[in-house]
Amino acid sequence: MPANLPPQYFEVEKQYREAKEPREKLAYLGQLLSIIPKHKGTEKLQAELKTKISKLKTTIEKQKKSKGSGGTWYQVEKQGAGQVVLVGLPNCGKSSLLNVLSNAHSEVGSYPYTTQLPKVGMMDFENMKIQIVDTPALYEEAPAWLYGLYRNGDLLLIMLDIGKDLMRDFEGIRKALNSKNVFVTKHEFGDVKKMFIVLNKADAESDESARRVFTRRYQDEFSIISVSTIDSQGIDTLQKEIFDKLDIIRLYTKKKGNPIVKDDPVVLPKGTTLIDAAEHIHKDFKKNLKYARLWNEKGYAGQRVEKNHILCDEDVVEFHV
Ligand SMILES: Nc1nc2c(ncn2[C@@H]2O[C@H](COP(=O)(O)OP(=O)(O)OP(=O)(O)O)[C@@H](O)[C@H]2O)c(=O)[nH]1
Ligand SMILES: [Mg+2]
Repeated sequence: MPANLPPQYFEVEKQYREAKEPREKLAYLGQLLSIIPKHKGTEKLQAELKTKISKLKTTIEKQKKSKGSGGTWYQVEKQGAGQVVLVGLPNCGKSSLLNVLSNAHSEVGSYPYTTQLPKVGMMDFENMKIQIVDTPALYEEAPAWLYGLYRNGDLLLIMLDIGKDLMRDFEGIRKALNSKNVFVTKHEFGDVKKMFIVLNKADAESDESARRVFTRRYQDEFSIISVSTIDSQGIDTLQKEIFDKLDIIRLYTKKKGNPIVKDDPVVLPKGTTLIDAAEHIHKDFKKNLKYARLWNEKGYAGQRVEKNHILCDEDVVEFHV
């Protein structure tokens, strides 16, 4: 059976061949595997890719052990309800934003390239903790691991300095991301990263009409939020947008006879069904689930729900196993 590979496969394969860093190669291999149509004709190719992936992982492990070889690769392990990665050119205010959103103290400087390594903080949002990752500035020869951070993030905040040429900076960032296979709009070459645009330094003097032109040009495609890390305008809206864009829901479980307590949610992807939630909470729940009762603001007051019922944010479930 012919493989019938889509054109983007060859595009990504080319980038894979050109990539030098094992971890970058690994990212491309993962992408190739997700692009391949899954049928009999591609089974051999899928197996080959999986072998390559496993060999590369071994190489990376070895590199980690033998200090110094292969360059340094920085990555940030995910924590909390989602990982938000700040993306931007030098001096746009990434570190300042991390500091405003979280308890982190990332160095802020009036000169470019202040931040050299990723820095992490946890943002409290309602009863959740969301991870925010401050990154070094994006520039032409940025290291491959910086794109690794972007690729790994659940949500990218593309930050622009309101006093700069917004369109030029945004398109420059988009081009740089595309060149490393990180796409923020629907594209034939792979998955689309969730993102929104943050216009920072709203407190400072700026060209109002240029800002309006930018907003008009992009607002149908992307959410655009103006903020200031100095006077905190827009920060509440930004936090809410982070939660919305992460596409997550909070689920509370209660035990029979106990009152509803909404303090420690289980965070799940939007669209999760009752049975998937049961499995997430405990493997045995899925197997043994007899029925479940649901409470929420939308009219459920303890009614039984089907296993394929799609859960909503702030649902309260009582599992009966
Ligand atoms: N007026 C104004 N200045 C800001 C704001 N946010 C950051 N700045 C200033 O912009 C400069 C750069 O801020 P940083 O937070 O270091 O920017 P960065 O994007 O992390 O910079 P790099 O790490 O060099 O990429 C500093 O002088 C900040 O005080 C803001 O909302 N308004
Ligand atoms: Mg910085």
